[in-house]
Amino acid sequence: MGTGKSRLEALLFDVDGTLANTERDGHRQAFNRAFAEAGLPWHWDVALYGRLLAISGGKERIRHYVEHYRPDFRRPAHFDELVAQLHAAKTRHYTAMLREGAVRLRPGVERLLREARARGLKLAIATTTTPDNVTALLAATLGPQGVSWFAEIGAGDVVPAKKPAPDIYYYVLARLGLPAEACLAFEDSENGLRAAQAAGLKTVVTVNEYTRDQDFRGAAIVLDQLGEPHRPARVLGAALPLNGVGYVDLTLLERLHAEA
Ligand code: XBP
Ligand code: MG
Repeated sequence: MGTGKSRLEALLFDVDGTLANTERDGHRQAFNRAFAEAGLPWHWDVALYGRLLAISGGKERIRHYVEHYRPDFRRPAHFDELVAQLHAAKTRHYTAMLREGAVRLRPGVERLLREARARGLKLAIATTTTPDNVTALLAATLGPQGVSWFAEIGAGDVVPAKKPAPDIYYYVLARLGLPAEACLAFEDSENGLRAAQAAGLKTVVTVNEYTRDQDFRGAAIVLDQLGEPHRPARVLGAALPLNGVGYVDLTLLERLHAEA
């Protein structure tokens, strides 16, 4: 721990791509099911979805798609309502998929959450996704008590501007009553890193298939995953060794937090 610097008191987690790889086989499929159910000939394949992920938020993503990829689509008078209905259907499909066990937590996530809890750190969520998606994911992966592990869950439209805007991080920090200096953020994407950085948070990045080529300058560390004892994590873009154990633990996080 550094001198003259606040103690590490809380870990703030992004959800999609960070806690779990939810996008390709989760959100994307749920959007497609909602489109098909509404009789729309729209289909987001894996590559297209990768491009659409630049837009945070499901409703915002649908609007962006119509604007840029469906110039032929004749918008109904109440287009916002159509978007809201499609998105509600998408949330219904997505949460059903989670309840069926379609998504697992990424390696090391549950281990690190448990270690942080045992050491008395606070846990929080700062995400762009819909609140129901977060509670469904936590319940499906950590069990019915999973939601209660988190002191604060900041999600979705609770702030007007989504990532890369820092608003959701400011919101969660204010609710926790903690300064950014007492926390670390965990993200998987450039948009997420920009949001956390703009809120003054040091950030640990674990990349995934959609984000591995993005720009993560300014991150405290960039890894392929948090890692497990039997599944070591790899540090990306730097020749740094991880630590003695080969996975992200509280000792490593406290070191990163204390670094200038
Ligand atoms: C990820 C997102 C979300 C999800 C879809 O945010 O951008 O929009 O893809 O969720 P994060 P909704 O990584 O910050 O969790 O459809 O509920 O918006
Ligand atoms: Mg993310």
